[in-house]
Amino acid sequence: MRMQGIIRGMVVGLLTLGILGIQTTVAQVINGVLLSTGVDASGDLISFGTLDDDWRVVTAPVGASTGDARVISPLVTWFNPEPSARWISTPSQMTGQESSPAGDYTYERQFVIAKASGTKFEISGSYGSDNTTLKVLLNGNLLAMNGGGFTVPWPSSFFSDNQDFFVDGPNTLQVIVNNAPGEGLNPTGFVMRGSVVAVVEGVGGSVAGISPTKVICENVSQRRHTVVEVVLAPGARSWDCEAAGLVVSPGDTIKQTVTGTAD
Ligand SMILES: [Ca+2]
Repeated sequence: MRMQGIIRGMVVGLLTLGILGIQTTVAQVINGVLLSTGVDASGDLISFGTLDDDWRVVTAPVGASTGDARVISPLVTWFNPEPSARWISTPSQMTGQESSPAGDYTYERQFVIAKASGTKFEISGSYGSDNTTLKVLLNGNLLAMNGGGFTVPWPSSFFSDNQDFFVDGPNTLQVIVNNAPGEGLNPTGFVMRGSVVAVVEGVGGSVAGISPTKVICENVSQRRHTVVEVVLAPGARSWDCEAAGLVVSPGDTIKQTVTGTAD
């Protein structure tokens, strides 16, 4: 992995200079996709009783509707997710004060990403449901299971940075919610606050205890041996080999040789 390349670079740096304090480059978040329910693309809350067309109910028990999810005012016993999100339900259940059939409901959110070399995606979120959440799936890959509930705020959460779970182009996040059988008023609903972010991991480093003047970045993997020389401005202590033109793929071994004067 890329991190191994960075660590190898650190070791070389230590051997070359006999100094301490070389650190890896900080990862940078470049953009994101908001996944929260009941909000628009800007994160503003959608009015109760209207549709959240980013989220759809794609399967539902007999007697319940499918289609764009309805943003609903919560039942008094449901936790308040604002300002992050609002509860959603089927298009035909207009509020949390209305019943829906018992059974499983599948909520779906699609989003588009562009996979690229050096970019890592992360998905994370918290959620609640009436009643339980059986599964949270990204392109069919399990992110979480057997969570949900509505009394305690944000009772469950998920996170993944498994790049195999993400696909280039349209991605599908699915959440399966079970509405338990109940006497009298028996609404169902789902709420999530979450996002997908793209993290760019540069190959580079920084040093303490030395004023670097020059760094030789080498990709020493056999299939691709490239060298880039980075000349640092006076006072600079960090560098980015990739920004300087070094071509890197995940798994490559990177050697960084730092020249400078000790402080
Ligand atoms: Ca219920």
